[in-house]
Amino acid sequence: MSSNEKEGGAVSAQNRGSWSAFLKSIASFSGDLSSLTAPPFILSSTSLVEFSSYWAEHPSLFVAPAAEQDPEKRMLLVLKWFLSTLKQQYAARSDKFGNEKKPLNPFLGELFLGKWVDEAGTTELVSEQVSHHPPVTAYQIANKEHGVYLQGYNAQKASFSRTINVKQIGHAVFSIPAYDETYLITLPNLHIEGLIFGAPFVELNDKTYITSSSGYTAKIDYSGKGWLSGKKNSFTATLYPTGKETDILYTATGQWNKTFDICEGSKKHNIIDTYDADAVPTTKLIVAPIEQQDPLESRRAWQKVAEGIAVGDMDIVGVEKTKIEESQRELRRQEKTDGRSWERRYFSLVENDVVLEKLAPAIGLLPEEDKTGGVWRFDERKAAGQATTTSSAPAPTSTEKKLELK
Ligand code: HC3
Repeated sequence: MSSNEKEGGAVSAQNRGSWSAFLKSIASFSGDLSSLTAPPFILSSTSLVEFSSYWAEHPSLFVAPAAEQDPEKRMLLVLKWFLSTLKQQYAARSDKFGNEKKPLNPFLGELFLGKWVDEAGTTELVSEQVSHHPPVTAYQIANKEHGVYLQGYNAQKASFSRTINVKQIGHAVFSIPAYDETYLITLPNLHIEGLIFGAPFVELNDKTYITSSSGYTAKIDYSGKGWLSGKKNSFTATLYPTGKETDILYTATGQWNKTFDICEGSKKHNIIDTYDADAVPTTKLIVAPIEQQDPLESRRAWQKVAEGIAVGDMDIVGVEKTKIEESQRELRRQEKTDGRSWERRYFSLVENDVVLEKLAPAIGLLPEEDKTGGVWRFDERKAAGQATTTSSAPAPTSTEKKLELK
């Protein structure tokens, strides 16, 4: 990308042709985002499997609910943490220049493992690509010292009308076992703005919910900068006892990537807290050095592709991507011959999930299992046999060795 593009200006003269061809091609696009062919200058060297880390870049906010004794206030802290994750999830990559790029499409079994170490102690991340067709990423984030866990999985479906519209399928589950408490979290739909100017960025649509086993629900309504009015990344969230939407206990309103106020009741002047996204530093995720990573770990597997992208050498990118695709095809052929399927390392499919059974009806969540291959949950039994820290990856199996791309 040229410095002009980095600054979010118009696409450089050199890339203008490929950008307008891309804009024409997306007009008829719908379905799987991985099949979207973007021009080389807008390719990111980060795989989508890494995006799970955006849930916990503020570990102190993530664990804060565990220290609160009152269930109503605990719910409010869960809402505050959730709102704080939105900047990392949807804006941080393009906040300054509007250059949201196309992430790498993870292969089946791709892993992203890491940990945050800070005043909240150690918070561990396990992210795994549990399906390739359709692409589905599952994750667990755990802070054992504070007893706080998040797990979830997500897929995306895209369609085009005026711009790229992305529907998120999946959900997250936040839990604090000490209180026997579970929170079911839905994911926002989004669309891409700024395409016409060659400066893409994400805007969130519609609404999402958090509903807790302790009897509270938060509804978050997203709005953006419209044609005539509104500010980018705006939202209003209300927190109420489940089933009593008009009995508002708290309201949060503002811009999730900048500042927002949390108020008592429905009146926006009873401010009890103000969150300033710029004033709360993120903690850097620690990822093992590439040479110590498992061959299935994302940065190791994509290393050569990433190097090609970094120097703008699309021949290297093409050759290295093809090697990964070919070795994946070979693995699938082998599995078919042997009559077995790929064993996910940390996650398993579950039937009759208790969290969904109990909490999904309150917020009208339909799991759409046909679009994610089922309901994916972190499998303690599998994980017990694995090292989830970043320095001691288990020895690769013979199948995985095939993936080791030299
Ligand atoms: C739509 C998206 C890929 C999916 C990304 C998701 C939904 C993934 C799960 C995370 O938890 C949240 C998240 C954040 C951003 C989403 C990406 C934004 C752009 C990307 C498209 C595939 C890229 C489109 C290419 C281009 C050039 C138009 O930006």
